[in-house]
Parts: sequence; C-alpha cells; structure tokens
Amino acid sequence: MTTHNEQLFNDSQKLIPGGVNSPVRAFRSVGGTPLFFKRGKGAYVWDADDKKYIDYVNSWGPMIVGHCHPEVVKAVQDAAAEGLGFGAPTAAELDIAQMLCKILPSLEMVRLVSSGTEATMTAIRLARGFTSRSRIIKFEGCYHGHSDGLLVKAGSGALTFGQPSSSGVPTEIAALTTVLDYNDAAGLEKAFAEYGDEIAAVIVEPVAGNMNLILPKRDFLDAMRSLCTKHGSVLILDEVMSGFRVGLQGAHGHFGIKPDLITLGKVMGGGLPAAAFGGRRDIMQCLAPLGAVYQAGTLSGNPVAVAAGLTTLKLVQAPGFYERLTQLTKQMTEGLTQVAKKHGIAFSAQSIGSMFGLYFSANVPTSYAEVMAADKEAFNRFFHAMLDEGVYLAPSAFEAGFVSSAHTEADIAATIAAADKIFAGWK
Ligand code: KE4
Repeated sequence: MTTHNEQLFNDSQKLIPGGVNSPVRAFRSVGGTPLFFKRGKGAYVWDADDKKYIDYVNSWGPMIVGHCHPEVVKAVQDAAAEGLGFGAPTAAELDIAQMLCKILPSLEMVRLVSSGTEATMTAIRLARGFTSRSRIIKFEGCYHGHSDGLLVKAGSGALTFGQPSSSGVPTEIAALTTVLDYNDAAGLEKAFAEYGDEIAAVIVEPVAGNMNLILPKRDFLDAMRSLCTKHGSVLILDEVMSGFRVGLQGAHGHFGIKPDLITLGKVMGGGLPAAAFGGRRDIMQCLAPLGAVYQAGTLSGNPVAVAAGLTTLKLVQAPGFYERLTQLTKQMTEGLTQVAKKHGIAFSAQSIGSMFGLYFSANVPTSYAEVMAADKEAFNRFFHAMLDEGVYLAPSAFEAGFVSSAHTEADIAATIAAADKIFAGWK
C-alpha cells in the first residue's frame, strides 16, 4: 500500500527536480523515501502519514526554541496583520539591527538579506570591493551556500552527492577560489606566504557543521586571524549555522576570535527567510547606497520574517537558556556514546552548545579526511533504524544535528533508548 509520503514524493518528482526544493532533503545520501512533514510542535514533527518524530534537524538549525513556539507564532500573526511586506524600511528592521549589534559586539553595522547564500555571496563581494583583490580562500567540506565562487569543494548537499564542485560554475570563477584543508594552520600559512597580498578574504565556518560537526583547532583560528590582519585580507566568519547555536555569541564569541565580517541566518529568522551580514564599519560603508559595492533584495528585512527572528532572539536570551541546552545536548551525545560502547560499536559523538555530531568511527573526527573515512553505510542504516523508532536525524552523514529548548530530558532518554535497542541488534 502506497503511503502518503510515497504518493507525495511520486507526484512531486514530476514537477520539482528530485521532488524537493533543496537537494539534501531528497534522502539521496541515506536512501529511501523522503519525509513530507505536515506539522511541527515543540521538539516534534509529524509526517504525511501522521508518524511522530523527535526532531533533531530543527529545519537545519532555525528552530532553536522548537516548532511553533507560541510567542513566535503570535509575533508572526501580529506582524502579518499589519502588512506582509512594503519594500520600504520598517521600525522592526531597526529593532533587529539593534538587537544583533547588542548581542554581537563585532557587528558595527549590519545588512539584512533573505538567505545564508545571499549573506555569504555579498560578504565575499564586499571583501573584494574593499580590498580590490579577487582571490578568496575557503576550506574543503565547508559549505557557505550555493553562489558560484563558493561551490568549490563545498560541504552539505554538494558533499553528500559526492560532487565536491558543482557543474555550471565557470572555471574562470572557480579558479579564483583556493580550497585548503580545515584545521590545517600550516597550509594556511603556506598559502599566505605564496600569495597573501592577492587574497581578498578567507571565509570559514568557525565551527564546521556541513561535513558533520568538526571543531576548530586553536592554532587554525589564531593563524587565520593573524594572517588576515598581516596581509590586509578580510576574515569572514560564516556563522549562518553556528551563530546563536554554539552559544549566544556564536562560535566567534565562544572561541574569542574577532571577525572582520560575520554572516548570519537560520536562528535569526526563527524559521522564516531572514539572514544578515555585517561587521567592521569601514568595510560595510562600501555597500550601496553608501559605496560602490552593490547588493539589493526585494524581501530583505521582510517584516513578518523579522518578527519571527526578533522574537526568537529575545527568547534565546532568557537566563539559563544556553546552559540548559548545552547540557541536554551533551547528555545525549554522551548517552549515545555509552550505549554504542556497551554493544561494541565503532561510534563516537560530540557536541558544542546545541549542535552535535554522530560518527561511525571509533574517534571523533578533526578533519574532512577523517569524516570521509567514517562508515557512511553504518550511519545510513542507523538513520533509518532511528526513523523507525520515531527519531528524525539529519538525512546525511555529512550534517550536524540540533537540539532545541523544547526537547526534554525524556526526549533525550527516549533517543538514547532507541539507539540502545538498535545497537543491541546490530550485527
Ligand atoms: P541558505 O542559503 O541555505 O539559507 O544558507 C546557506 C548556508 C551558508 N552557510 C552555512 C554555514 C550553512 O550551513 C548554510 C546552509 N546550511 C544547509 C544545511 N547544512 C542548509 C540546508 C539545505 O541546503 O537545504
């Protein structure tokens, strides 16, 4: 008997490439039929066949206060009742700009956009305009959205598909992007020694979440900061995912590294299309209409999306919010590690703030190469077995997971119990 998910997927594939509006949703990496969700509430989502799951994807990060938080929904309803969009400035955009600059002192100025891709694409253009240079440095396995120059050995969906570079990107553009190894300070120093004064920007996920979760090494971050300062290159910290997830001040606040520009998204939109980039005033003032670097957006600062983001940003500043979330996430990764060990499974896990990584490898990976060496097939098997147990993990071995403030100790215990049952029967 065809399930509703299967029927929806069959029909969607006739009109939408791969049946999805973003590749990683297609389950091509893990196999099987993608889930079509119909409802979310708190820590839970329900698919088209009314099966309930504990959700650890959180819409790929945004739903840090859980699905349909009443205060977020009300703020959206109230804003929508006043207007869905004006293409003109609104007071709410000033409110969220003030909120972002208060939370993140490195933000002297900020510009709102509608997606993380727009944020990173524009930050790169801004760095090139500010420095009058063209070359950029990124790191293999890091994903910064799908603008041409950044789809070179990207992570997330591109990595999942095993096509590290996308077709359709002109070689002339890809040639301006140097791809180095994440956490390799020596490699970065060598690149700067060779052509440091040609480098417009270094863009990095200060905590990598698109090749599964990889934490930065101290010397890697320190080298990046000092080399960019020495050579007049712009350090862009892409905190679209790690921002407000690692902690209130993101990865750069956690590790104490000062960016020149930061890109933000996901949590700051509360699930709706709001993202941003910002940083040093002298760089941001190069942006139109003040300066010669052009960027624009019909929906930038959309009042309904801003209402969702602003309310979410207020909620995450509640006393003890991150302490509880960090503890709950750690409890889960430690619990999963213990049950895997009990059953002799080569498995490891780690967390930082409300982000976590699960790996079918004996040790936690610290590099792209180590992530790629983990047992992807074992992950895919675990993913489907957890789905059967009502636990929704990211449908790819190359994605980080997320816990929300709506998750309870009971949800974490149920997740660990599900893994224990699966590993007990693991041959
Ligand atoms: P969007 O254009 O998808 O809003 O943001 C792009 C982006 C930029 N930078 C980082 C660090 C990101 O993680 C992302 C998007 N993340 C992926 C999930 N790993 C989005 C999910 C998807 O592509 O469907």
